Amino acid sequence: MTTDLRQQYDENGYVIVREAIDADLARETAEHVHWLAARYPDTRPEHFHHDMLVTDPFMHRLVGDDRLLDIVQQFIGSNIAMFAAHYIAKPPKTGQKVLWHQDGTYWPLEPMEVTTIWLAATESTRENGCLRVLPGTQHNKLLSRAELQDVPDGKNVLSSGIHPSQIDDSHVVDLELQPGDVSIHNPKIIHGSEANTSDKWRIGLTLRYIPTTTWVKRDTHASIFLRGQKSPGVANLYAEPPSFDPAVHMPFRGQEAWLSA
Ligand SMILES: O=C(O)CCC(=O)C(=O)O
Repeated sequence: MTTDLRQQYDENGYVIVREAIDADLARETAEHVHWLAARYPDTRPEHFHHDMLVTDPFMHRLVGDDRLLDIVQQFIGSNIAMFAAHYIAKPPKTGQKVLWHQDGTYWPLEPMEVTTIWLAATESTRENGCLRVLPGTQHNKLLSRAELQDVPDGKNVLSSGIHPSQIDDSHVVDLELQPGDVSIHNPKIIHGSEANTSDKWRIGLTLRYIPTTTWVKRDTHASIFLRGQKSPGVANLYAEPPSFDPAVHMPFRGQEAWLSA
């Protein structure tokens, strides 16, 4: 990464890195979503959350990819963990909207030192409901849950959002990505996305990377330790690297490295 990318992130609250991973790995990521959809038919694919992914060898392989960690390192330093992965995979025609929000509102992190990699496994465009951001709003105050408007109509990925009266979307930017591209965003930037009414899937994976000095204030929440050193004074729980079991897990390139010894 260049200083220029870091500058863009600091000024705008987001930045795009094209072809961060190769097309084959992006394709495998999309396959993973379809594999999960077959395995969990009662869960909407916008809601394939961390608890479904933290014991999955393919997810460990993907989130620890050196190309992603080399990007992340430039934002949060060299001691890296990931505290939450979440596929927001919007099916054709019926994919749900994400209301305007700031991520940090929802997270039990101290300090709020964290950055998101949003990985495109399919193309993600205005047509199929790409991520949209309001540049500069990373300088706004972080709103609390109590300040949000509840929208419990079951039509949105999140059941709350920032009140429309507090949104000025005249400078909205649509983050249009191709498979393998990533965008990176600040935990305070206001962002959301429209419903997918197109006839194509929109598959995105959100990865929340933290320096190991950030404390995840949930005793039973397992993060994934990825690079550098753990911080002795920070009581984070880290998942054991899973063993690949062909009866239980999706086959993937490089699965041999995940067989138990
Ligand atoms: O994937 C989307 O449409 C929204 C993503 C999002 O809200 C996030 O990364 O926090």
